[in-house]
Amino acid sequence: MPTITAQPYDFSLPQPGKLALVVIDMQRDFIEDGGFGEALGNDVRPLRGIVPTVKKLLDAFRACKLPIIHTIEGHSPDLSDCPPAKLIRGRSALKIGDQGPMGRILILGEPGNAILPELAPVDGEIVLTKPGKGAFCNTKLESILRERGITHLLITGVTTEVCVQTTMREANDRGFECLLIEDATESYFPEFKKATLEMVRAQGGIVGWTAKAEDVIAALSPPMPFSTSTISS
Ligand code: TIU
Repeated sequence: MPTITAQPYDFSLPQPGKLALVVIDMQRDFIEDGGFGEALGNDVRPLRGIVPTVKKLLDAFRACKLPIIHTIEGHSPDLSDCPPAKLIRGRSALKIGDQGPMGRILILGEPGNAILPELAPVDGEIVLTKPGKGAFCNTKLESILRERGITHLLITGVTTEVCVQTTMREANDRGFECLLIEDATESYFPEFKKATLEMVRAQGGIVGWTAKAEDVIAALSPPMPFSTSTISS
């Protein structure tokens, strides 16, 4: 069975249809100036660094015709799906639903809530909107995965210790095998990213695995044209 070189040990790949790439919240609201991330007081620039790596993973999955799931954190314009506890948290000048430079902050359909154009979903990919940090909270993600027979998730996106880690923990508790791609996730806090990578793979992979994007892509690549089986025939 093919494996991905990973920590704390190699990750065994399932049959191709059982594996999905999950791209969490690669939205302008978190990565560009004037969105929710900046409204919370963060320097959003470090998050841009993973965009080329996430794009390479999307290209590899698309080339292999493997399932891709994009998530978007956002709320309906009337905020009926936003708990008061989330709305008031942060005490920032701009809060969820307020008018910002990229439209209303963290509201579905606003320019700032969109996925970055270079990572935009293409036809056939699943796009899931979610009101919480975890992608399983008040969404159909679990039934979507079960209906398709998906058992293994390769997880990317932002931010590592908030929406990414929450989703990975939710998925792990539901029995999905999860691998977090180290250089395809980012945090506003480098020390939180480092700690998250360490904590998910500690204790024999208590939450799952971590691996580098190049090792994921190498494991997905189709066999070389002159593999030994070809030469011997
Ligand atoms: N604030 C922060 O780090 N993250 C979020 O609010 N959402 C996601 O992580 N997507």
